[in-house]
Amino acid sequence: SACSAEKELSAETQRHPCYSFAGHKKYARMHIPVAPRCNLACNYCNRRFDCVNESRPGVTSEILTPQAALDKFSLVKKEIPNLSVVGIAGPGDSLADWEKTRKSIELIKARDEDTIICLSTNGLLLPELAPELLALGVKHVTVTVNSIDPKIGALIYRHVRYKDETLTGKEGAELLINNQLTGIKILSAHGVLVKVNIVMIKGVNDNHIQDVVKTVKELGASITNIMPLIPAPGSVFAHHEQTSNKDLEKMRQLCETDLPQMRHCQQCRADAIGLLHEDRSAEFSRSEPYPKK
Ligand code: CLF
Ligand code: SF4
Repeated sequence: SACSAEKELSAETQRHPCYSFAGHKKYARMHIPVAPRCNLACNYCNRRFDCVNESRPGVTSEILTPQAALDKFSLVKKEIPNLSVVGIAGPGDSLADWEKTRKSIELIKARDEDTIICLSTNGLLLPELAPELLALGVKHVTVTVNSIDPKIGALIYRHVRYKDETLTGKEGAELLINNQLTGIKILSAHGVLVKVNIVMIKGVNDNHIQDVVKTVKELGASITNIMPLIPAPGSVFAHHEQTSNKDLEKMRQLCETDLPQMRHCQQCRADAIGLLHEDRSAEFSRSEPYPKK
C-alpha cells in the first residue's frame, strides 16, 4: 500500500516532496534552469517552452549560469527554510548540458550538503554519465520512459542525437530505449532512487504503459509517475487528444500492483520554486544578477 511504501523511504527521501506523498506538504523544491540544450526531438515538445518530460507547456524559464543558480539558491534558502530539494529539469535535458549540470551540483553541494540534489533526464546519456552522478552523490534521478518498444518509440521521437550522429525512426528509438533501461539498471544497482515518468499519449503508448512499468520495476525503479499528454502549441502533438484524468487514474490503478504511483505531480516548470502546489518562481525571477551571499 501507499503507507507501507512511505515507511520504507529513507529519512532523506522522506524530505523529497515528489518521492514522498507525506513530504510534499512540508518540503519545498527549487528547480534551477541551467540546462537549455537537448539531444532529442520529442513529438510532444515545443523547444520554446521547458522540457515537457517534467513540465506543462506554456512557459519558458530564463537560463541561469551555475554560479547564478548558486546565488539564487542562497537567496531562496533564506526565504524558504523548508527547501529540501534542488532539482535540475532542463529547460532542455540535464545530461545533454552535462558540464553546466555538474558544475551546479558541485557548487550547491559545497554550499549546503543537506540539500537533496535531484535530476530529471530523458536518459540518453545515462550509461556514460551514471558513474559521474554516483561519484557526485546524486541519489534521486527521474528518467522519462515512454515506451520500451522501438516501433512505438518511433511515433514519439523524431530523432535522437548521439555522439555527432542523428538517428531517426526505430533506430533512434531503439538506442534511446536501450540507454534509458541500461541507465536505470546501473543507477538502481548503486542505491539511486529512480523515478520513471511516463507521458500517456492516447492511441500511441497508452496500451503499452503497463509493459513499461513492469520492465522498469525489474530494473530497479522505485516509483512511476504517469503524466497526461498536455498538447503543446507548436509541437507535433499540438492537436492530439488530451489524456483524460479518468483514463490516467485507471492506468495508475492497473500499474499500482507493480510499483507505487505518484499522483501529486504538478508538471512543474524548469524554474519552479516552493511547495509543489504553490509555485513561487515569479517572486524570485529577476533580470539583474542575484546578490552574493
Ligand atoms: Fe524536480 Fe522532478 Fe526532482 Fe521533483 S519535480 S526534478 S522529481 S524535484 Fe515533481 Fe514537479 Fe512532478 Fe517533476 S512535481 S514535475 S515529479
Ligand atoms: Fe523537448 Fe524534453 Fe524531449 Fe528534449 S527531452 S525534446 S526538451 S521534451
